Amino acid sequence: MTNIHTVAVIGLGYIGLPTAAIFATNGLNVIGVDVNQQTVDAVNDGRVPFVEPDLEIHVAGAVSQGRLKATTETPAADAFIVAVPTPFKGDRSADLSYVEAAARGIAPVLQGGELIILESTSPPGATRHLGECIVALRPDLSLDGADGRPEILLAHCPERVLPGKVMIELVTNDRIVGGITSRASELAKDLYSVFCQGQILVTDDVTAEMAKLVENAYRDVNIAFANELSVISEKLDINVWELIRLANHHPRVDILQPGPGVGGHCIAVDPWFIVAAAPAESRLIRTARTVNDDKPGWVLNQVRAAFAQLPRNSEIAVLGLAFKANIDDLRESPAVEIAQAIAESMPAAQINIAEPHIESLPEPLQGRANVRLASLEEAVSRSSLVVVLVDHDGVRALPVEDLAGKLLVDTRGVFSA
Ligand code: SAJ
Repeated sequence: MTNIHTVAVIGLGYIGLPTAAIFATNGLNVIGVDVNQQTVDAVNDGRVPFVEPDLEIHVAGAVSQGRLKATTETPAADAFIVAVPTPFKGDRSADLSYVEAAARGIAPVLQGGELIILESTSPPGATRHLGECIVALRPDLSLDGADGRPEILLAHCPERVLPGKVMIELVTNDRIVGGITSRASELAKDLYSVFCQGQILVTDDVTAEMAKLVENAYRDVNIAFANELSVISEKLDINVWELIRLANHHPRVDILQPGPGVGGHCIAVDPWFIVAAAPAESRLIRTARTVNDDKPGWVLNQVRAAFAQLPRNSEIAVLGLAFKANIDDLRESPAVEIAQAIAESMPAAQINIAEPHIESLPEPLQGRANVRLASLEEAVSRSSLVVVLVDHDGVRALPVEDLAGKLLVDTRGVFSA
Protein backbone atom coordinates (compact mmCIF):
# COMPACT_ATOMS: atom_id res chain seq x y z
CA MET A 1 0.00 0.00 0.00
CA THR A 2 1.19 3.50 -0.74
CA ASN A 3 0.02 6.89 0.49
CA ILE A 4 1.16 8.35 -2.81
CA HIS A 5 -1.72 9.38 -5.06
CA THR A 6 -0.10 11.66 -7.64
CA VAL A 7 3.12 10.84 -9.49
CA ALA A 8 4.99 13.10 -11.91
CA VAL A 9 7.19 11.20 -14.36
CA ILE A 10 9.93 13.39 -15.83
CA GLY A 11 10.98 12.16 -19.29
CA LEU A 12 8.47 10.27 -21.47
CA GLY A 13 10.90 8.06 -23.36
CA TYR A 14 11.42 4.31 -23.58
CA ILE A 15 11.29 3.94 -19.79
CA GLY A 16 9.37 6.97 -18.50
CA LEU A 17 6.28 6.48 -20.67
CA PRO A 18 5.81 2.76 -19.87
CA THR A 19 6.35 3.54 -16.16
CA ALA A 20 3.84 6.41 -16.28
CA ALA A 21 1.30 4.20 -18.07
CA ILE A 22 1.64 1.28 -15.65
CA PHE A 23 1.21 3.50 -12.58
CA ALA A 24 -1.85 5.09 -14.20
CA THR A 25 -3.48 1.77 -15.14
CA ASN A 26 -2.93 0.70 -11.51
CA GLY A 27 -5.00 3.59 -10.21
CA LEU A 28 -2.55 6.44 -9.53
CA ASN A 29 -2.92 9.91 -11.04
CA VAL A 30 0.06 10.40 -13.30
CA ILE A 31 1.36 13.52 -15.00
CA GLY A 32 4.05 12.89 -17.58
CA VAL A 33 6.50 15.71 -18.23
CA ASP A 34 8.58 16.06 -21.38
CA VAL A 35 10.46 18.91 -23.04
CA ASN A 36 9.23 17.73 -26.46
CA GLN A 37 5.80 19.20 -27.26
CA GLN A 38 5.17 16.53 -29.93
CA THR A 39 5.67 13.77 -27.34
CA VAL A 40 3.32 15.58 -24.93
CA ASP A 41 0.66 15.96 -27.67
CA ALA A 42 1.00 12.32 -28.72
CA VAL A 43 0.56 11.05 -25.15
CA ASN A 44 -2.46 13.31 -24.55
CA ASP A 45 -3.98 11.77 -27.71
CA GLY A 46 -3.29 8.28 -26.32
CA ARG A 47 -0.55 7.64 -28.89
CA VAL A 48 3.01 6.38 -28.43
CA PRO A 49 5.82 8.01 -30.44
CA PHE A 50 7.94 4.80 -30.69
CA VAL A 51 7.45 1.05 -31.11
CA GLU A 52 7.01 -1.05 -27.96
CA PRO A 53 4.57 -3.98 -27.89
CA ASP A 54 1.40 -3.39 -25.77
CA LEU A 55 2.46 0.09 -24.64
CA GLU A 56 -0.07 1.98 -26.75
CA ILE A 57 -3.00 0.05 -25.32
CA HIS A 58 -1.87 0.97 -21.78
CA VAL A 59 -1.32 4.64 -22.69
CA ALA A 60 -4.62 4.95 -24.57
CA GLY A 61 -6.52 3.26 -21.69
CA ALA A 62 -4.89 5.42 -19.01
CA VAL A 63 -5.53 8.65 -20.95
CA SER A 64 -9.17 7.79 -21.65
CA GLN A 65 -9.74 7.01 -17.93
CA GLY A 66 -8.31 10.44 -17.11
CA ARG A 67 -5.47 8.90 -15.06
CA LEU A 68 -2.61 9.96 -17.36
CA LYS A 69 -1.92 13.32 -18.91
CA ALA A 70 1.22 14.97 -20.23
CA THR A 71 2.64 18.48 -19.99
CA THR A 72 5.90 20.37 -20.53
CA GLU A 73 5.93 21.92 -17.01
CA THR A 74 6.73 19.95 -13.86
CA PRO A 75 3.63 19.99 -11.60
CA ALA A 76 3.40 19.51 -7.83
CA ALA A 77 3.04 15.80 -6.94
CA ASP A 78 3.48 13.33 -4.05
CA ALA A 79 6.28 11.55 -5.91
CA PHE A 80 8.58 12.34 -8.83
CA ILE A 81 10.21 9.76 -11.06
CA VAL A 82 13.13 11.01 -13.13
CA ALA A 83 13.66 8.92 -16.29
CA VAL A 84 15.79 11.18 -18.49
CA PRO A 85 18.77 10.26 -20.69
CA THR A 86 22.22 9.90 -19.09
CA PRO A 87 24.49 9.67 -22.14
CA PHE A 88 28.25 9.75 -21.87
CA LYS A 89 30.49 12.69 -22.66
CA GLY A 90 33.62 12.78 -24.81
CA ASP A 91 35.72 11.48 -21.89
CA ARG A 92 33.13 8.70 -21.37
CA SER A 93 32.01 10.00 -18.00
CA ALA A 94 28.25 10.44 -17.50
CA ASP A 95 26.52 13.57 -18.74
CA LEU A 96 24.14 14.47 -15.90
CA SER A 97 22.85 17.67 -17.50
CA TYR A 98 19.35 16.21 -18.10
CA VAL A 99 19.19 15.05 -14.46
CA GLU A 100 20.23 18.55 -13.36
CA ALA A 101 17.53 20.08 -15.61
CA ALA A 102 14.96 17.78 -13.96
CA ALA A 103 16.17 19.05 -10.54
CA ARG A 104 15.56 22.63 -11.69
CA GLY A 105 12.01 21.69 -12.72
CA ILE A 106 11.19 19.83 -9.51
CA ALA A 107 12.73 22.22 -6.93
CA PRO A 108 10.17 25.07 -7.15
CA VAL A 109 7.09 22.83 -6.74
CA LEU A 110 8.23 20.95 -3.60
CA GLN A 111 6.62 21.41 -0.18
CA GLY A 112 8.68 18.85 1.77
CA GLY A 113 7.90 15.16 2.30
CA GLU A 114 7.94 14.26 -1.39
CA LEU A 115 9.59 11.10 -2.73
CA ILE A 116 12.01 11.72 -5.61
CA ILE A 117 13.21 8.68 -7.52
CA LEU A 118 16.01 8.57 -10.09
CA GLU A 119 15.37 5.73 -12.56
CA SER A 120 17.88 6.77 -15.23
CA THR A 121 21.00 4.61 -15.41
CA SER A 122 23.48 6.58 -13.35
CA PRO A 123 27.09 6.65 -12.18
CA PRO A 124 27.72 6.15 -8.46
CA GLY A 125 26.68 9.26 -6.54
CA ALA A 126 24.14 10.57 -9.11
CA THR A 127 21.10 10.18 -6.83
CA ARG A 128 22.77 12.19 -4.08
CA HIS A 129 23.84 14.72 -6.74
CA LEU A 130 20.18 15.08 -7.83
CA GLY A 131 19.19 15.67 -4.19
CA GLU A 132 21.99 18.18 -3.64
CA CYS A 133 21.02 20.11 -6.80
CA ILE A 134 17.46 20.41 -5.47
CA VAL A 135 18.51 21.40 -1.94
CA ALA A 136 20.91 24.00 -3.38
CA LEU A 137 17.86 25.64 -5.01
CA ARG A 138 15.65 25.03 -1.97
CA PRO A 139 17.78 25.55 1.17
CA ASP A 140 14.57 25.37 3.24
CA LEU A 141 14.52 21.59 2.54
CA SER A 142 16.96 18.82 3.52
CA LEU A 143 17.86 15.27 2.43
CA ASP A 144 17.69 13.83 5.96
CA GLY A 145 15.58 16.14 8.14
CA ALA A 146 18.72 17.74 9.66
CA ASP A 147 18.26 21.07 11.50
CA GLY A 148 14.51 20.49 11.57
CA ARG A 149 14.15 21.40 7.90
CA PRO A 150 11.44 19.41 6.05
CA GLU A 151 12.89 16.36 4.37
CA ILE A 152 12.71 15.25 0.74
CA LEU A 153 13.21 11.54 0.16
CA LEU A 154 15.67 10.52 -2.55
CA ALA A 155 16.07 6.99 -3.93
CA HIS A 156 17.55 5.24 -6.95
CA CYS A 157 15.36 2.56 -8.55
CA PRO A 158 17.04 1.48 -11.77
CA GLU A 159 14.91 0.17 -14.63
CA ARG A 160 16.06 -3.20 -15.97
CA VAL A 161 13.48 -3.95 -18.66
CA LEU A 162 14.40 -5.43 -22.02
CA PRO A 163 13.37 -3.34 -25.05
CA GLY A 164 10.63 -5.28 -26.85
CA LYS A 165 9.37 -6.84 -23.59
CA VAL A 166 9.02 -3.70 -21.47
CA MET A 167 5.36 -4.07 -20.49
CA ILE A 168 5.91 -7.64 -19.26
CA GLU A 169 9.27 -7.13 -17.56
CA LEU A 170 8.12 -3.93 -15.77
CA VAL A 171 5.62 -6.04 -13.88
CA THR A 172 7.48 -9.33 -13.47
CA ASN A 173 11.17 -8.37 -12.95
CA ASP A 174 12.58 -8.07 -9.44
CA ARG A 175 13.37 -4.47 -8.61
CA ILE A 176 16.19 -2.82 -6.66
CA VAL A 177 15.35 0.19 -4.50
CA GLY A 178 18.16 2.22 -2.91
CA GLY A 179 17.29 5.19 -0.71
CA ILE A 180 19.59 7.89 0.60
CA THR A 181 17.78 7.22 3.89
CA SER A 182 15.97 4.06 5.00
CA ARG A 183 12.69 5.99 5.03
CA ALA A 184 13.22 6.89 1.36
CA SER A 185 13.83 3.20 0.57
CA GLU A 186 10.64 2.14 2.36
CA LEU A 187 8.48 4.77 0.62
CA ALA A 188 9.94 3.82 -2.76
CA LYS A 189 9.30 0.14 -2.04
CA ASP A 190 5.65 0.92 -1.22
CA LEU A 191 5.30 2.89 -4.45
CA TYR A 192 6.69 0.18 -6.75
CA SER A 193 4.61 -2.49 -5.02
CA VAL A 194 1.60 -0.82 -6.72
CA PHE A 195 2.44 -2.74 -9.93
CA CYS A 196 5.64 -4.77 -9.41
CA GLN A 197 4.97 -8.48 -8.92
CA GLY A 198 8.66 -9.37 -8.56
CA GLN A 199 10.65 -9.01 -5.35
CA ILE A 200 11.52 -5.45 -4.31
CA LEU A 201 15.04 -5.54 -2.89
CA VAL A 202 16.10 -2.71 -0.60
CA THR A 203 19.64 -1.31 -0.42
CA ASP A 204 21.40 2.09 -0.31
CA ASP A 205 21.57 4.55 -3.22
CA VAL A 206 25.15 3.87 -4.41
CA THR A 207 24.78 0.08 -4.31
CA ALA A 208 21.57 0.41 -6.35
CA GLU A 209 23.37 2.61 -8.88
CA MET A 210 26.23 0.12 -9.16
CA ALA A 211 23.90 -2.90 -9.39
CA LYS A 212 22.38 -1.61 -12.61
CA LEU A 213 25.80 -0.83 -14.12
CA VAL A 214 27.17 -4.19 -13.06
CA GLU A 215 24.29 -6.11 -14.67
CA ASN A 216 25.00 -4.53 -18.04
CA ALA A 217 28.80 -4.81 -17.62
CA TYR A 218 28.32 -8.52 -16.83
CA ARG A 219 26.46 -8.98 -20.11
CA ASP A 220 29.04 -6.90 -21.99
CA VAL A 221 31.94 -8.99 -20.64
CA ASN A 222 30.14 -12.21 -21.58
CA ILE A 223 29.32 -10.99 -25.10
CA ALA A 224 32.96 -9.90 -25.44
CA PHE A 225 34.04 -13.44 -24.56
CA ALA A 226 31.81 -14.79 -27.37
CA ASN A 227 33.04 -12.12 -29.80
CA GLU A 228 36.67 -12.90 -28.97
CA LEU A 229 35.98 -16.61 -29.58
CA SER A 230 34.57 -15.77 -33.03
CA VAL A 231 37.78 -13.94 -33.97
CA ILE A 232 39.99 -16.74 -32.59
CA SER A 233 37.88 -19.37 -34.38
CA GLU A 234 38.23 -17.58 -37.71
CA LYS A 235 42.00 -17.64 -37.27
CA LEU A 236 41.97 -21.35 -36.37
CA ASP A 237 39.50 -22.10 -39.18
CA ILE A 238 36.85 -23.65 -36.95
CA ASN A 239 33.11 -22.97 -36.70
CA VAL A 240 32.51 -20.78 -33.62
CA TRP A 241 28.81 -21.66 -33.46
CA GLU A 242 29.58 -25.37 -33.26
CA LEU A 243 32.36 -24.64 -30.74
CA ILE A 244 30.00 -22.71 -28.42
CA ARG A 245 27.18 -25.23 -28.84
CA LEU A 246 29.53 -28.04 -27.79
CA ALA A 247 31.08 -26.14 -24.86
CA ASN A 248 27.60 -25.18 -23.59
CA HIS A 249 26.83 -28.88 -23.01
CA HIS A 250 29.04 -28.57 -19.92
CA PRO A 251 26.69 -28.12 -16.94
CA ARG A 252 28.45 -24.94 -15.73
CA VAL A 253 29.23 -23.28 -19.09
CA ASP A 254 26.78 -20.91 -20.80
CA ILE A 255 28.57 -18.88 -23.47
CA LEU A 256 26.55 -16.14 -25.21
CA GLN A 257 26.43 -15.62 -28.99
CA PRO A 258 28.91 -13.61 -31.05
CA GLY A 259 27.55 -10.83 -33.23
CA PRO A 260 28.66 -7.82 -35.26
CA GLY A 261 29.30 -5.82 -32.06
CA VAL A 262 27.23 -4.58 -29.14
CA GLY A 263 24.53 -2.01 -29.82
CA GLY A 264 21.74 -0.29 -27.94
CA HIS A 265 21.93 2.56 -25.48
CA CYS A 266 22.76 0.60 -22.34
CA ILE A 267 25.27 -2.22 -22.61
CA ALA A 268 27.71 -0.25 -24.78
CA VAL A 269 27.51 2.78 -22.45
CA ASP A 270 26.97 1.72 -18.83
CA PRO A 271 30.28 -0.16 -18.32
CA TRP A 272 32.13 3.10 -19.05
CA PHE A 273 30.47 4.66 -15.96
CA ILE A 274 32.18 1.98 -13.86
CA VAL A 275 35.49 2.57 -15.64
CA ALA A 276 35.16 6.32 -15.03
CA ALA A 277 34.47 5.73 -11.31
CA ALA A 278 37.41 3.32 -10.79
CA PRO A 279 39.76 3.60 -13.82
CA ALA A 280 42.75 1.67 -12.46
CA GLU A 281 40.65 -1.17 -11.07
CA SER A 282 38.25 -1.73 -14.01
CA ARG A 283 40.67 -3.66 -16.25
CA LEU A 284 38.44 -6.51 -17.42
CA ILE A 285 35.41 -4.25 -17.91
CA ARG A 286 37.43 -1.80 -20.02
CA THR A 287 38.97 -4.56 -22.13
CA ALA A 288 35.55 -6.13 -22.78
CA ARG A 289 34.26 -2.79 -24.03
CA THR A 290 37.23 -2.53 -26.38
CA VAL A 291 36.79 -6.09 -27.68
CA ASN A 292 33.13 -5.40 -28.47
CA ASP A 293 33.81 -1.97 -29.96
CA ASP A 294 36.46 -3.48 -32.25
CA LYS A 295 34.11 -6.12 -33.65
CA PRO A 296 32.45 -3.97 -36.38
CA GLY A 297 35.90 -3.15 -37.81
CA TRP A 298 36.78 -6.85 -37.87
CA VAL A 299 33.49 -7.63 -39.68
CA LEU A 300 34.26 -4.90 -42.23
CA ASN A 301 37.61 -6.56 -42.95
CA GLN A 302 35.82 -9.90 -43.48
CA VAL A 303 33.49 -8.23 -45.98
CA ARG A 304 36.39 -6.57 -47.81
CA ALA A 305 38.30 -9.84 -48.06
CA ALA A 306 35.23 -11.62 -49.45
CA PHE A 307 34.48 -8.81 -51.91
CA ALA A 308 38.08 -8.90 -53.18
CA GLN A 309 37.31 -12.36 -54.58
CA LEU A 310 34.47 -10.99 -56.76
CA PRO A 311 34.31 -8.80 -59.90
CA ARG A 312 34.59 -5.13 -58.86
CA ASN A 313 31.00 -4.17 -59.71
CA SER A 314 29.38 -7.07 -57.83
CA GLU A 315 26.39 -6.43 -55.58
CA ILE A 316 26.37 -6.93 -51.79
CA ALA A 317 23.31 -7.82 -49.67
CA VAL A 318 23.36 -6.39 -46.14
CA LEU A 319 20.69 -8.12 -44.03
CA GLY A 320 19.51 -6.16 -40.99
CA LEU A 321 20.30 -2.73 -39.53
CA ALA A 322 18.65 -2.86 -36.09
CA PHE A 323 20.80 -3.26 -32.97
CA LYS A 324 19.29 -6.69 -32.34
CA ALA A 325 16.68 -9.09 -33.72
CA ASN A 326 13.00 -8.25 -34.21
CA ILE A 327 13.05 -4.61 -33.15
CA ASP A 328 13.06 -1.42 -35.24
CA ASP A 329 15.62 0.45 -33.11
CA LEU A 330 18.66 1.54 -35.16
CA ARG A 331 20.27 3.72 -32.47
CA GLU A 332 23.88 2.79 -31.62
CA SER A 333 23.55 -0.17 -33.96
CA PRO A 334 26.80 -1.86 -35.06
CA ALA A 335 24.92 -3.01 -38.18
CA VAL A 336 24.40 0.63 -39.27
CA GLU A 337 28.08 1.36 -38.57
CA ILE A 338 29.16 -1.63 -40.69
CA ALA A 339 26.73 -0.85 -43.54
CA GLN A 340 28.00 2.73 -43.65
CA ALA A 341 31.64 1.58 -43.66
CA ILE A 342 30.91 -0.88 -46.49
CA ALA A 343 29.23 1.87 -48.53
CA GLU A 344 32.13 4.27 -47.96
CA SER A 345 35.00 1.87 -48.50
CA MET A 346 33.54 -0.05 -51.48
CA PRO A 347 32.13 2.67 -53.76
CA ALA A 348 32.17 0.36 -56.81
CA ALA A 349 29.75 -2.10 -55.20
CA GLN A 350 25.97 -1.75 -55.32
CA ILE A 351 24.76 -2.36 -51.75
CA ASN A 352 21.26 -3.77 -51.24
CA ILE A 353 20.21 -3.20 -47.65
CA ALA A 354 17.27 -5.21 -46.33
CA GLU A 355 15.77 -4.15 -43.00
CA PRO A 356 12.14 -5.32 -42.77
CA HIS A 357 11.35 -2.96 -39.85
CA ILE A 358 12.01 0.37 -41.59
CA GLU A 359 10.54 2.24 -44.55
CA SER A 360 13.46 4.54 -45.31
CA LEU A 361 17.20 4.37 -44.76
CA PRO A 362 18.68 6.14 -41.71
CA GLU A 363 20.56 9.38 -42.19
CA PRO A 364 24.14 8.03 -42.58
CA LEU A 365 23.00 5.79 -45.46
CA GLN A 366 20.59 8.16 -47.17
CA GLY A 367 21.39 9.75 -50.53
CA ARG A 368 24.30 7.44 -51.37
CA ALA A 369 24.38 6.44 -55.02
CA ASN A 370 25.59 2.91 -54.26
CA VAL A 371 23.04 2.10 -51.50
CA ARG A 372 19.39 1.08 -51.85
CA LEU A 373 16.77 -0.34 -49.49
CA ALA A 374 15.43 -3.66 -50.79
CA SER A 375 13.33 -6.58 -49.60
CA LEU A 376 15.22 -9.50 -48.08
CA GLU A 377 14.48 -11.69 -51.10
CA GLU A 378 15.49 -9.05 -53.65
CA ALA A 379 18.68 -8.13 -51.78
CA VAL A 380 19.78 -11.77 -51.66
CA SER A 381 18.84 -12.65 -55.24
CA ARG A 382 20.70 -9.66 -56.75
CA SER A 383 23.88 -10.05 -54.71
CA SER A 384 26.98 -12.23 -54.96
CA LEU A 385 28.03 -11.52 -51.35
CA VAL A 386 25.53 -11.76 -48.46
CA VAL A 387 26.37 -10.08 -45.13
CA VAL A 388 24.09 -11.11 -42.24
CA LEU A 389 24.13 -8.46 -39.50
CA VAL A 390 20.84 -9.08 -37.64
CA ASP A 391 19.06 -12.39 -37.00
CA HIS A 392 15.52 -11.08 -37.51
CA ASP A 393 12.91 -13.84 -37.90
CA GLY A 394 12.57 -12.79 -41.56
CA VAL A 395 16.29 -13.37 -42.12
CA ARG A 396 16.12 -16.78 -40.44
CA ALA A 397 13.16 -17.68 -42.68
CA LEU A 398 15.13 -17.17 -45.91
CA PRO A 399 15.61 -20.52 -47.70
CA VAL A 400 19.24 -21.56 -47.42
CA GLU A 401 19.12 -22.68 -51.08
CA ASP A 402 18.78 -18.99 -52.06
CA LEU A 403 22.38 -18.52 -50.89
CA ALA A 404 23.81 -21.26 -53.11
CA GLY A 405 26.89 -20.09 -55.00
CA LYS A 406 27.12 -16.80 -53.06
CA LEU A 407 29.82 -15.69 -50.64
CA LEU A 408 28.58 -15.30 -47.03
CA VAL A 409 29.71 -13.24 -44.04
CA ASP A 410 27.35 -14.43 -41.31
CA THR A 411 27.96 -12.47 -38.10
CA ARG A 412 24.99 -14.06 -36.28
CA GLY A 413 25.38 -17.71 -37.27
CA VAL A 414 21.97 -17.78 -39.00
CA PHE A 415 23.18 -19.93 -41.90
CA SER A 416 26.51 -21.12 -40.52
CA ALA A 417 25.56 -22.55 -37.11
N1 SAJ B 1 24.17 -9.41 -28.12
C1 SAJ B 1 25.09 -10.27 -28.69
N2 SAJ B 1 25.16 -11.55 -28.26
C2 SAJ B 1 24.34 -12.03 -27.28
C3 SAJ B 1 23.40 -11.17 -26.68
C4 SAJ B 1 23.34 -9.83 -27.13
O1 SAJ B 1 25.87 -9.88 -29.59
O2 SAJ B 1 24.44 -13.22 -26.96
C5 SAJ B 1 24.09 -7.99 -28.58
C6 SAJ B 1 22.74 -7.63 -29.20
O3 SAJ B 1 22.70 -8.00 -30.55
C7 SAJ B 1 22.72 -6.13 -29.00
C8 SAJ B 1 23.45 -5.95 -27.67
O4 SAJ B 1 24.19 -7.15 -27.45
O5 SAJ B 1 23.45 -5.46 -30.01
C9 SAJ B 1 22.54 -5.70 -26.49
O6 SAJ B 1 21.37 -6.50 -26.54
P1 SAJ B 1 20.72 -7.21 -25.25
O7 SAJ B 1 19.54 -7.97 -25.70
O8 SAJ B 1 21.77 -7.97 -24.52
O9 SAJ B 1 20.35 -6.01 -24.28
P2 SAJ B 1 19.53 -4.61 -24.43
O10 SAJ B 1 20.51 -3.52 -24.68
O11 SAJ B 1 18.38 -4.72 -25.33
O12 SAJ B 1 18.96 -4.49 -22.91
C10 SAJ B 1 19.86 -4.56 -21.80
C11 SAJ B 1 19.33 -5.58 -20.79
N3 SAJ B 1 20.35 -5.86 -19.78
C12 SAJ B 1 20.75 -7.12 -19.48
O13 SAJ B 1 20.30 -8.10 -20.06
C13 SAJ B 1 21.76 -7.27 -18.38
C14 SAJ B 1 18.08 -5.05 -20.13
O14 SAJ B 1 17.64 -5.92 -19.09
C15 SAJ B 1 18.35 -3.64 -19.54
O15 SAJ B 1 17.17 -3.09 -18.95
C16 SAJ B 1 18.76 -2.74 -20.68
O16 SAJ B 1 19.99 -3.26 -21.24
C17 SAJ B 1 18.96 -1.34 -20.12
O17 SAJ B 1 18.08 -0.49 -20.36
O18 SAJ B 1 19.94 -1.12 -19.40
